[in-house]
Amino acid sequence: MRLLRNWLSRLGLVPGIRRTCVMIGLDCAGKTTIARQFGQPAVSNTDLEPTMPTVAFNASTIRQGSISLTLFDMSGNPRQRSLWSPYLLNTHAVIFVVDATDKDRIEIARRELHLALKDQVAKACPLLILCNKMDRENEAMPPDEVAGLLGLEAFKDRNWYLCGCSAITGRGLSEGFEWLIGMVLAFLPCMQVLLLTADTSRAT
Ligand SMILES: Nc1nc2c(ncn2[C@@H]2O[C@H](COP(=O)(O)OP(=O)(O)O)[C@@H](O)[C@H]2O)c(=O)[nH]1
Ligand SMILES: [Mg+2]
Repeated sequence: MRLLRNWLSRLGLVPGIRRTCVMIGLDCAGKTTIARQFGQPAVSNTDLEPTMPTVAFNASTIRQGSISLTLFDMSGNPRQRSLWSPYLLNTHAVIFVVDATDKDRIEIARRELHLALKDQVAKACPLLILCNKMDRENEAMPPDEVAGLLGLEAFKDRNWYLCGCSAITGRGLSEGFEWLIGMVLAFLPCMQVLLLTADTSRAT
């Protein structure tokens, strides 16, 4: 398998797999906190540095085996939400973060989610919905209630997955991350998946 990979690499047929993921959601939903934790082992971290309001976006790269995922953590500020659409047109995956305790703005979250995805050309692009702040047990709405309030049943032709999480404790993030990476892999050509699998099994 290594010989085959080297041979294909020399022909320029197996570049490192680079994919992009755009993370959107209302301001204060927890996107930047999630970006810091995403792709890490699920460990409780209650000593996270406080976040600053995001201006435009932050970009970071997460590596998983031979996949390099560039994560765009977009600002959720109402005046900067118009920046989402050009990024959504050129991405391989979308994450929508919703604050499960923010009952007052869940309707705005629903509107922004549907508006953002309306224009998206890549209908096959996987959508991960992270129902965040589940550590605030007494205030957080359960994920299935959030799913209903966000109107996710309308996304019949879309590949979506919702999971509850807490960016503060890290709980639930690895479940969402694994689904996302699985979806990114599912959209790779078969030969690349074979080569990646061989790489990963050698690394472990
Ligand atoms: N309790 C709790 N607070 C959170 C969680 N995620 C983010 N926060 C807090 O919510 C506030 C906004 O977080 P931030 O990541 O900046 O939100 P963003 O505007 O969506 O990027 C900060 O005070 C975070 O500490 C969570 O899972 N649980
Ligand atoms: Mg932010």
